[in-house]
Amino acid sequence: MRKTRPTDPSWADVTPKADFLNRRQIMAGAGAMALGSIAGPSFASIDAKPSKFSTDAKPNTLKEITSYNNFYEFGWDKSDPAQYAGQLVTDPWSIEIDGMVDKPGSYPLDDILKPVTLEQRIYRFRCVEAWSMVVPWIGFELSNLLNRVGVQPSAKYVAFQTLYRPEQMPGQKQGGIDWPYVEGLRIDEAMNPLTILATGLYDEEMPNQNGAPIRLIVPWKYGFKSIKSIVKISLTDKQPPTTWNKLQPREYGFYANVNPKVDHPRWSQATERRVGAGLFAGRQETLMFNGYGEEVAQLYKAMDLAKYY
Ligand SMILES: Nc1nc2c(c(=O)[nH]1)N[C@H]1C(S)=C(S)[C@@H](COP(=O)(O)O)O[C@H]1N2
Ligand SMILES: [Mo]
Repeated sequence: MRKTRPTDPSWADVTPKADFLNRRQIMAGAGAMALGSIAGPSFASIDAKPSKFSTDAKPNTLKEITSYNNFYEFGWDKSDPAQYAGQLVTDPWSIEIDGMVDKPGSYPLDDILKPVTLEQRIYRFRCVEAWSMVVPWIGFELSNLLNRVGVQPSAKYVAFQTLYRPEQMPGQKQGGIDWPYVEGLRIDEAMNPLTILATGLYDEEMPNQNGAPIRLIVPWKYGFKSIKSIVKISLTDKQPPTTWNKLQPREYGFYANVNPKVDHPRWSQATERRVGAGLFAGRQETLMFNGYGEEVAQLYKAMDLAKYY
């Protein structure tokens, strides 16, 4: 249903705004309505609810967010993901959910998104390398998906896995990392309302270099916990292995909570460089739990965070 003449109304003009959440949701709905082949630029726009969890800090530009990335499946340089991730095919996509759940299975992304109301979450994002950004993510709470599949009481952790497809992810042909990239959260961390699965940023579907079509965002933890391009979620009673912890356990812990008082063995975590702030802006102080202590500090009240870094 492309626009054929300049005067034709676009889908956005004839559809209540809340109905056009993203292209996948449109497609899922379109199948049911037997509308057939809907495609084209007028469907890229995402409408999402604002959230009380959003910061009012100024977001980084789309250009900054999509050109300075860590996505080692596409190479080790910050510019590699933008250069090489375009070849990744993200449709069709499904997530296998297994382990201690009532309804294990392979879930097409369309089905995962169909009942979801997308929200905009403008979050601070702090990489363990001591740079930071502010990103207007689009997504939904991970707890929404976990509740739908039914987490069993025996489950204590959630494990996540990124796609393994070396023919489209050239970095996976190189050594260094034991592919696929894996991450994990404790169940109470996974259920916290700040923890989201993101499918877009600004008003676009998730750019490939940022982890299309669906990634985790855990804003009070170092960026490496926010695993990209997820194909598998497992509920387990054992703390799952995580990629950076396996590589350098002294430098990268399982918890990886942003903590200005616990330095990386090779650099301070007390301050950070805001990407795009300019040469003379100076570094800013890093906040405990990246500023999200009110929401998450109680998760760790009995723990020594210097030991469980
Ligand atoms: N699968 C996968 N997920 C990943 C990474 C990666 O290399 N592979 N890098 C992590 C790191 S170190 C950071 S800082 C963030 C970067 O996200 P961004 O490129 O969207 O800013 O993604 C995280 N998720
Ligand atoms: Mo990172």
